[in-house]
Amino acid sequence: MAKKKNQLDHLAIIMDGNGRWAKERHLPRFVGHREGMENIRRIALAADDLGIKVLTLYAFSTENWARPKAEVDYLMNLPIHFFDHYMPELMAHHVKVNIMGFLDELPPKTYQVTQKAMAMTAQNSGMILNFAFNYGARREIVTAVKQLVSQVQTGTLSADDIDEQHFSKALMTHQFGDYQDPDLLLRTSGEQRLSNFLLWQLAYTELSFTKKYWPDFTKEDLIQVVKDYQMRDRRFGQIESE
Ligand code: V0D
Repeated sequence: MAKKKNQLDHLAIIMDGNGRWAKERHLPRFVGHREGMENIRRIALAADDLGIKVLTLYAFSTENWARPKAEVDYLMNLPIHFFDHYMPELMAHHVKVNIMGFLDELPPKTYQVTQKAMAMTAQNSGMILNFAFNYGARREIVTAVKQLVSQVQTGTLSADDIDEQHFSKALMTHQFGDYQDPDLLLRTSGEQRLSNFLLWQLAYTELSFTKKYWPDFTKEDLIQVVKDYQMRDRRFGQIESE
């Protein structure tokens, strides 16, 4: 653990409660999704302000396809709107966009915008804004296993060389280098479960839950979450931390 104690480098957020936010206001669900998208902009800029290096957002899981078609269609257009509206601002802040998940299953236009956003920001050196999109952790792990097995079969990898570090290299977060594992996972809207998000990477991650719905979660809330995190004593399984 070469990292500075309790520096919040990688924050992961499950942005839950957009539908309930809308329902409480007697608004259609898509208004909640739209407000949730607008809040990504605010919170991403706030996270950048606070010195967070990687912000990973859970936007759409492999299970969400079961929702009504009209809602899925609306959701699939959000990345397109997101980059149409916010790209100049992201570029001005040198934000590097990454999108991880099973992207080849997305509608073509949505897929194209993910590739364009990553290409446009690839050279940016600022905060990494990472979207977990059509992502599922178990499937990520199974995909990694298959990749390693095939390397063993072709003789480019020896089974004895598979350790935790090597395994991590086959996961979608590998490219974040020192910041692969989130320091803190935040879930909004009162639910206290992981919902198939980043299972391997969360092994030592601190957890934080708030009752606020995602569209209501503010920069001030984020500052409080960061402060609470910095007060924690992270031991990574050791007895005493240094
Ligand atoms: C809906 C709260 C941005 C969660 C935020 C389709 C509910 C708003 C994106 C997005 C969603 C995804 C990928 C990307 C850029 C932006 C997004 C979904 C839902 C799932 F590269 N907001 N947003 N994706 N909502």
